[in-house]
Amino acid sequence: MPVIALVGAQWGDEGKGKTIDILARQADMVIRAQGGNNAGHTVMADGLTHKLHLIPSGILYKNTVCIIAGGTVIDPKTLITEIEELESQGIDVTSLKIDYRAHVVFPYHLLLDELAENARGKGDIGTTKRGIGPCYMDKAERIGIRIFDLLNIKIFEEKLMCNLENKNKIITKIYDKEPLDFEKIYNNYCDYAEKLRKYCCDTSVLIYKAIKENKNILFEGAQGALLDLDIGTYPYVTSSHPISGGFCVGAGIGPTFINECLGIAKAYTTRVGKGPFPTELSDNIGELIRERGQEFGTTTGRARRCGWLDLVILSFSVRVNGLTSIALNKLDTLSGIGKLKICIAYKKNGEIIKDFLPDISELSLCEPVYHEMDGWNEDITNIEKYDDLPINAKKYIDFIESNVDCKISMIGVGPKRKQNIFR
Ligand code: 2SA
Ligand code: GDP
Ligand code: MG
Repeated sequence: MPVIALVGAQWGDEGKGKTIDILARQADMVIRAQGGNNAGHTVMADGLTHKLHLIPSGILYKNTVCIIAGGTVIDPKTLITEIEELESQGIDVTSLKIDYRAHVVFPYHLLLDELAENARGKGDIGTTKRGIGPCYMDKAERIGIRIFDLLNIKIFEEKLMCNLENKNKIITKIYDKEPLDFEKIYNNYCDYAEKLRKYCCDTSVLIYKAIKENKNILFEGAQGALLDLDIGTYPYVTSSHPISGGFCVGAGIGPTFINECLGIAKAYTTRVGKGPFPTELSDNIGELIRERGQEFGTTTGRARRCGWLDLVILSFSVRVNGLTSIALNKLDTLSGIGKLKICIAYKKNGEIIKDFLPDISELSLCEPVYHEMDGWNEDITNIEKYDDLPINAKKYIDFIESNVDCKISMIGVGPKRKQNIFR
């Protein structure tokens, strides 16, 4: 296994945590480089279900180094809780490394995320309210507080004082809310710094060294390509870069070091939060998929919107991520649904569109063009070989492959490690 970048190919929640966990058995290093604890990655192993938000999904393997790289935003309180929870389950987290450059999420980021969302009313984005956008705003404005700063008491005190003064002006004058207390935040964050200090280093150096030593490295994507700040369904996106290119900036390594790019997709489509979704099903089939696929947010518990598989989106993902193969998860959720539809193009004012549109107002005028296929009724959750899948399930997979110009190398037939077919 060389250096593999694993990305969400749709709107997130494609089962990245599960696939990373499967591949991490052979990995020396697993790296998160985008987003923060807005992500929710589920790993089911050894009879336990882990919902990871910041810690890479390779943590269950003792010898795998797990890195939270510089492109992430870290809420130290959540990270410490996550570390303690894993430790209480007997999982060794000493291999965890946190980059000095990562930005720190503060209570004013969470509050401002919530206040801004409320102020948008019906035009809200549907964020996870974890302070992610406001923290990346500070980063872009070049006033953010990084892990570096948190570890240096003098610098931290000065920066927090200055930032909090400005944020409190916004909180009190614009939103008419109570200001946040400096002492409380300062003391809590000094405690967090001491708890996290031992994990912190320059992870870009570690990653480069591992690459040079031909180690097996996995980049663990967060969210999905359509939520990318630049290339996604703006403004209904997250504030980082979940596409494969985001790993280079986020981890501080060059693009030539990444050998393969595995896109994780679901056999249908889901989205959590607001924004356009051409194949969304607002009928009982959408409801059935949500119930059977247990499509509820791993971080917030919100019901995910569900719809048919969209190959315009998947082709877009192949292009913008440079996918070399696809892992198709949750094929089992489609068993017994009856006829299945796959979106092969959009139709806008009589025009057929095959390339995903950059403008969401145009996208909202698009009607999906569907290819209908016969489904299958068999329970496929115990199938281990591709050849043993029902013929119509194989046809479904062949149809996807031949339309998106990318091979499907893994097929998920259930949430557990073993419920995966390699091709
Ligand atoms: P934010 O909080 O600023 O990143 O939200 C902006 C948009 O990004 C979406 N987003 C997500 N979409 C899917 N899954 C995510 N993680 C959680 C999960 C979501 C949850 O694993 O289920 O629990 O609700 C995630 N994180 C961010 C978000 O819905 C907004 O559309
Ligand atoms: P991630 O954010 O991409 O890691 O995905 P989430 O963990 O947020 O959501 C995916 C959900 O699907 C989790 O509950 C997984 O346990 C589950 N899952 C993953 N792969 C499969 C699969 O092939 N079949 C089924 N039924 N569930 C799966
Ligand atoms: Mg998720």
